[in-house]
Amino acid sequence: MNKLVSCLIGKKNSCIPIWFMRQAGRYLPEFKKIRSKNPDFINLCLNSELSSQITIQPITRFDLDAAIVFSDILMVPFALGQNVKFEKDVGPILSNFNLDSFLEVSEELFTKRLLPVYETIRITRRNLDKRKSLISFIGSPWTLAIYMLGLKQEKNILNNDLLERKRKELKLILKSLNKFLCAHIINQINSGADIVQIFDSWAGLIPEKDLDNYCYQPNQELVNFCKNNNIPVICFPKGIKKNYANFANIVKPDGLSIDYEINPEWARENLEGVCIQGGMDPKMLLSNDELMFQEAEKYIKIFKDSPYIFNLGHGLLPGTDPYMVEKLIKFVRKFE
Ligand code: 1CP
Repeated sequence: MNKLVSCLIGKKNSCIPIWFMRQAGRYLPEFKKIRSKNPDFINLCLNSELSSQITIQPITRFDLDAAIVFSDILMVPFALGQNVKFEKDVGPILSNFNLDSFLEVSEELFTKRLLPVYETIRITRRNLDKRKSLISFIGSPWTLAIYMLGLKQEKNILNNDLLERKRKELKLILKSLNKFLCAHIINQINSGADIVQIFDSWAGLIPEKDLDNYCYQPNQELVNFCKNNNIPVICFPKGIKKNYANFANIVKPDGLSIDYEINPEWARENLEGVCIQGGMDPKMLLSNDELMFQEAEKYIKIFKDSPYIFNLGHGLLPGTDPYMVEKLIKFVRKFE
């Protein structure tokens, strides 16, 4: 068992594995160089050689315990037939969702369209140090539906009117996505990944009364699937505040990634039976050494008697100086 897996499922607290969400990509000059020659982001994700190189880039630069596959959660709507484009300074743009063509996609076709992602994983596993984890990921059904149905307005606010009009369709999508997401998990694991992280990045937009149907239940089904297949699983229901406690009790993942709004002391007292991951505000890497180290030490001390994976409360920000990442890792390593 490598370091990350033994912390996650062996619940070992003798070491602090480190990796970062969004560690590959946007803030790294070596990524920007490749990206500038590959204007179509989806095509870049379908280029297994380049995607594998990008996956390895942060591992070459830093002393990390895991690589995360360079891909995107929106590869799933793409494989389900939706057109996905990434516009600079705008973000992802998806073509109109068509329920009929969505329901017609077979699992075989879905898998066929994602074969390059699985090839990325195979190449990466061959080139990656055996002691390091290779993390695969999916977006949660709700977070994918946000993009598929265009439920998010500018400034990251939920379009409530649209949600009310789309409730029936949403229910169908959430239910239907499960089968494809399970296939995507298994395919990634069979290709050489050893952990899966479920990103529910927009869980914080779910109205309180809908958390059960749109967050806990869909995540629980995926976690149960992972557990039945002995796949270590980490959940990240970003933005649900105190409901993290309900999430931990109901969904019971192996690992629970906390966001920067969660008080770590509260997390230690209220999130039982899971390995905690992350928490520190990624903005700390935009501040100065002293503040960043102080904050990192706070998390390490609070979680010193429980299995804890060092990570952030969300992804590394585009403006992050890679040198700050290096200094942070060296600092955390001192506590082992
Ligand atoms: O224009 C560019 O250069 C593309 C930027 C980019 C990158 C580097 C996007 C577009 N996606 C990615 C890679 C990516 N996305 C990875 C692998 C890299 C790594 O983590 O090391 C992963 C794990 C993701 C996951 C992802 N994509 C999430 C969940 C994590 C999170 O940040 O909350 C989400 C929400 C997306 C959607 C997405 N893809 C890209 C953007 C700009 C966005 C977010 C848009 C939005 O805010 O709605």
